[in-house]
Amino acid sequence: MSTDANIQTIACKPYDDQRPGTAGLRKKVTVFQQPHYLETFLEAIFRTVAIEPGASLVVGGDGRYLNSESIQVIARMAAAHGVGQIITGRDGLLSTPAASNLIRERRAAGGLLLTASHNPGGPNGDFGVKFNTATGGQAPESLTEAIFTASQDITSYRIADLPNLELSRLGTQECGSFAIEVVDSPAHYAGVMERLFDFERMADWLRAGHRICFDALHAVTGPYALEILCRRLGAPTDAVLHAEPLPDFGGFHPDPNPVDAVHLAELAQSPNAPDLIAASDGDGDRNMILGPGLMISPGDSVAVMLAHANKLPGYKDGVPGVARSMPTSRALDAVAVSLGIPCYETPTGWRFFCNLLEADMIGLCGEESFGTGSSHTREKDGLWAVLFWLNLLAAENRSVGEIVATHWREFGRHYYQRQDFFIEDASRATALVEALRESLPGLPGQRVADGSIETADEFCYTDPVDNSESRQQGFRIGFGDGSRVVYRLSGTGTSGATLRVYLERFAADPATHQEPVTEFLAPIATRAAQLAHIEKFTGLSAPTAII
Ligand code: G16
Repeated sequence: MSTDANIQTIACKPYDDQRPGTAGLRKKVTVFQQPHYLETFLEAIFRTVAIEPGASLVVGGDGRYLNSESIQVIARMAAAHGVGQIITGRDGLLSTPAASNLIRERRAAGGLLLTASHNPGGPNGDFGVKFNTATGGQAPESLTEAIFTASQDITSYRIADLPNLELSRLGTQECGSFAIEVVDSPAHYAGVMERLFDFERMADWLRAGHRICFDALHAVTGPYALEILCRRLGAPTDAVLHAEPLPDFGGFHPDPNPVDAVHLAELAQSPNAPDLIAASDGDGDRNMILGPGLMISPGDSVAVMLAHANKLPGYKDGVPGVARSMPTSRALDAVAVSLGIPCYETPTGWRFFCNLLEADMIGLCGEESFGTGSSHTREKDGLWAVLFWLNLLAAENRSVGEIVATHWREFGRHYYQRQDFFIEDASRATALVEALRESLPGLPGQRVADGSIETADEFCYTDPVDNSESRQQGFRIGFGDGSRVVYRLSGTGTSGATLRVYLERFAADPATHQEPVTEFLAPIATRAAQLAHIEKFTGLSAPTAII
């Protein structure tokens, strides 16, 4: 089908705003609806990534508004650029970790993932496109920059004339030399999970009367959760809430955190709380874990996972090392020290873990932004994290609260909170960052509120695998009492700017392990606000959200 006869070259104009952020190009749906906007970005990808003629591409998304029509466009452009086959899920649905798995297993040349992750969907929400390489991991910075540069010069794109592909029919449809294969992604993904976790033990635990509640928030994980939790593990179907993927996520903001999923935080506090409560985000790569009476902060979650990993079949030999993003709490470091394995500190962005995973330097990694993953794939993985906890509860036969309290007794507690300041006028955020950068050299030795500053730097990362350098990755301020403040601007928003302020305070004494988090961190929050003159620069006297 992809002969020159049925390939058209369409004239277009370049857009100047197609620089991918922390994880792909994310924009309002209305931006993507501008004439040829999607096609221009895709053309930039096809020109930058030299895909071998006849190769396969994995293509799919989280089901948000524009998902299906974008897949049709991608198929036509892929055919015009010599791609032999695209592989997708039923109805064009693929969770991000499932897509990453498919790329690796099918030895595809890469993948195009249609998602704006945890951002809201629907016609007034966000859409996004992300290119993953043949490793299954997100494109490195050098590649996303090259794609952006290419996008600046696109004045035409190539597209083939193909009939509309039927995304609801499993199997292969051929159109001349081009083909599309629709796979049963939940069944395939469940197979991967069965190799990592003890399904029998988890099913026994559920049969013994323990309860799980998983909320798919009308996003992509619904079919995966039904396949694994209900069909394979025997949980009742009402254990999975909001299981049907919808283009607007049923109005949910599909971000599993205590603010956007407050109903789950409330469920955890109710007298009849299930033993494990969990949720994932729009594209299925984030996770939130709660138990009766408590939510586990993501930094604690990955630390607990590491401490118990060798009790689970897929991790019985331990892991060679671990990593966390720089702003993530240092709870993971404490466990790594006790195990005598390295803990790498990387910039925010899952892609920075990928080289370490690929080189077998780490086997487990996590981020404060509700992302956790392991060497089984090259993206963070929401349902995997839920199954990890489920398997751990079944193996230990203790509650979430007991496991965490024991962990804190052994390693101390890293109290942690993130404050987000949404700033409509992005130039005010830039001014704050510039002032902070300028003040850094003079900060060590100074006092701010009740704290004395010991260290102050701007995080610069040198990748130990390829020696690439990533500068300006956030400000780290260390205090004499061991507490820490980190500042950085979010790279995933689609309007204005969001200043993220990360607060961390260590408590060794078990007598201080049950304090309310906000109160315990209040002195650190005061230091953070004063040091960066947040109100002066942003006009905000309080955070827009506390996560
Ligand atoms: C993406 C990245 C994560 C990052 C998160 C938040 O997650 O993959 O590594 O931690 O964004 O980034 P920011 O603080 O810049 O908004 P996702 O789930 O949105 O793909």
